Amino acid sequence: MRQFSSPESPRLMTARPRSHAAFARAQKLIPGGVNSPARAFGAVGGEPIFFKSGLGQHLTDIDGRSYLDYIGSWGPMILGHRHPRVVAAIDEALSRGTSYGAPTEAESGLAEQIIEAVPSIEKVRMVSSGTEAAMSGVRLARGATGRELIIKFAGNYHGHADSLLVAAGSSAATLGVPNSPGVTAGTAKDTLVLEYNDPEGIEEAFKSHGDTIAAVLMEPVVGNMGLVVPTPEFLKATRSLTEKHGSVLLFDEVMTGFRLAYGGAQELHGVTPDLTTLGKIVGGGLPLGAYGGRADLMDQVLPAGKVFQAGTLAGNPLAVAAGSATLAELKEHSPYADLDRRGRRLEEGLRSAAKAAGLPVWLARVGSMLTIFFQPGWLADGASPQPVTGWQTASQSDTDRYARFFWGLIDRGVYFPCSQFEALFFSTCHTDADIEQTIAAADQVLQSMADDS
Ligand code: KE4
Repeated sequence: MRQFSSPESPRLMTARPRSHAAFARAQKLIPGGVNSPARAFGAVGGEPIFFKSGLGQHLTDIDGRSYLDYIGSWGPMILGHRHPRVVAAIDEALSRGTSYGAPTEAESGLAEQIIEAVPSIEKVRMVSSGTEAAMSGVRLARGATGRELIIKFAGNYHGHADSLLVAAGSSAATLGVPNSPGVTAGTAKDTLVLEYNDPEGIEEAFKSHGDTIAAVLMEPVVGNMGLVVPTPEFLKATRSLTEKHGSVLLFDEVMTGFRLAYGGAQELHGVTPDLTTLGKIVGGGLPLGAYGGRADLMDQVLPAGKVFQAGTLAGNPLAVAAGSATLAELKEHSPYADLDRRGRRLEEGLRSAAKAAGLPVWLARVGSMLTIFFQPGWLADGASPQPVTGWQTASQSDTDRYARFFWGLIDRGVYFPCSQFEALFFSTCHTDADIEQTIAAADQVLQSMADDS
């Protein structure tokens, strides 16, 4: 795990002795002491904080410290922690059982909600994670087209299925290479990794591989390199090329689905994909993912068709209850204008605080998803922030500066994503006062970073 010289991390050992002891115990039992690397704090140094509870917009750690939560379990908690309607729905389902391995009417109810929310989804299949949704969507696209090659984009993450743990080859036109031990060259060669927001690059790829491409897989607003918005030209090129060559356009809306609009990023963009993956919010904080889209594609999934996909806990009654209650709340109260207003205020506050400190940052936001990209140098010497449009620019961020910022906020009770390359999420429980408190804390931290440099 990368260790930074962050002055805060030594304090962490004393400031959070229970977390420190819990981490030491966990490391003996669980690889890296965590069940997912995203929460290991490897990108910001120091040790992960262990939490014991959440309520609304707050998390409480095992040392009794409370934080304004801007991770929200990496997206699911759009209604905040322990929303009464979601808790009641889970309790009610729990009073009848936890898992049957047999169909329930509630699954059809959630399917109806998803289909009603996302017009491009004519039929939907539930699974237990975003990874399973993406993996199954890719298998369906390959099965339906009889083709093998898929295109993904650098900085886009779609879970940890082998064919999606692939880095760009030596040049964009070169097929993928594994980016994890255990992923075979044979698997990676069927994945082409391109630069996001590069219409020429995808045109070139279709010129070279056109009718062998099964699918193009993309985050329609990226959260996994930090937040990056697609240009209209890029979206248009991707949709028209997949249409022209009979390839499946698969929008990975695991993060953006029900987050950016009730109909997801595709509602904002006005672009209709052939398949969509969902996760996070659709499970209301319990394990549930989904993939869906054109009926002529979805009807090729077993047992309606021949493309295999299965799962013991797929459509689990408790997860379905949590997801269904979450979607009902979002549909009835449509929080998106409010989330966007608060997001705009947070964005403006962070931008002016960084400017006052003379630190070049690129701020990207859509609704309640936001990233502050730290860049090297100083505004004083005429440097101006470089737009972050894809992995080539995102990867030039000053991650040490981000780590300093992260720990400074932690010391002020504000919990931002523990990586420069993750988007933050806030909930319907975050108040205007919370946003102002966050801006004030950021202002102090940014000023201290400027003073210390
Ligand atoms: P899960 O398998 O983690 O449910 O979903 C994978 C996935 C698929 N698609 C997108 C766009 C995603 O953002 C994700 C998961 N996101 C990460 C955070 N960047 C989850 C955090 C983690 O892995 O612990």
